[in-house]
Amino acid sequence: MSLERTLSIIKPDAVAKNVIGEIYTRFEKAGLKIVAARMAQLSREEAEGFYAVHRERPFFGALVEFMISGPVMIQVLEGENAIARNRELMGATNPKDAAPGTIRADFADSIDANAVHGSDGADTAKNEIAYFFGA
Ligand code: RTP
Ligand code: MG
Repeated sequence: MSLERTLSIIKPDAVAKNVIGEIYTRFEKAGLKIVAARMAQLSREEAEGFYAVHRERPFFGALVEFMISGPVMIQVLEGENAIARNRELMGATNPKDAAPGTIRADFADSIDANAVHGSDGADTAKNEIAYFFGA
């Protein structure tokens, strides 16, 4: 087992639905600690930089527009296997495929408005945490 940190974002759709607290409760019940957090209205440049890995994908423009459409809640989660554990709590990218009881199954409306982001590996977690919270 390893103590890890991962970056989580509650996306504009879930902030607008007023479910930050419900999502935080899921993190806490799963043993993930919120060790840093801030609410932000991302600029276009911040959103493009954050999702730069997807720059050439057909959905990139829509993804950036969505991520700047309202405030987001950004947090660092810490716990045993935090990266994989958070991805389990989130469920599949498309809420239609997300397992019952996952955040996306319960709160997401579409593959675009899918409630949460979570780092997908150790390197991305490190880079994404630094992107929003510095070293
Ligand atoms: P995320 O990065 O937001 O945690 O989501 P993810 O790892 O589950 O999915 P990823 O492949 O990294 O895609 C990033 C976000 O882009 C949107 N997307 N749209 N229309 C599409 O085919 C499509 N594919 C991905 C989703 O909002 C996804 O969360
Ligand atoms: Mg991803």
